Amino acid sequence: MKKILTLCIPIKGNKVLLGMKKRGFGCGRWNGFGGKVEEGETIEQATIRELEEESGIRDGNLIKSGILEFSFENDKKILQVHIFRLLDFSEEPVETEEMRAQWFSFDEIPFSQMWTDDEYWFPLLLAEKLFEGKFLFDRPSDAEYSAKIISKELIEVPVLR
Ligand code: 8OG
Repeated sequence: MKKILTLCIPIKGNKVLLGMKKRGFGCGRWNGFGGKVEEGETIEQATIRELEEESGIRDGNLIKSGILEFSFENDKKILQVHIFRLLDFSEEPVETEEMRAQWFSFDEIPFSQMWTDDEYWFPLLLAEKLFEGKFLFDRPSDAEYSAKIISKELIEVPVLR
């Protein structure tokens, strides 16, 4: 079974906006803004909706950066995450029930408090590359536990599918 999710990373100059996830999947970790694509929605529509729900930001240009597939041992589910950069937005983030946003310089991204795969693909995203990949973990990360990567594939691609 494949679940389609979105992830949006707002960028201004040499800073990224990340949110501390306050509840649910990935709680206690910094991440971009995103979630599940709902029925009848395109991936872009879901990306914009989730961005607004979690950060309050409603404008800007979405640029597709990558597609990653995550799976966990002993779990048939595959999470296919469509990753975007958000540029040229004018609004300030607001704290929401789900996320507390904070700006980080490109060289101060808090990888030790993020999903363990992020340190591999974030540099590609920041360098404006396109990428695809697959990560297999032992189990999901949460505030205390950092998921172990059992296997990984990550490549730069000329175009995204
Ligand atoms: O709706 P929910 O909050 O459960 O959505 C999960 C969010 O987490 C969604 O934006 C996709 C994102 N996400 C994963 N796995 C990973 C991962 O390994 N790294 C990062 N940075 N984000 C992930 O589902």
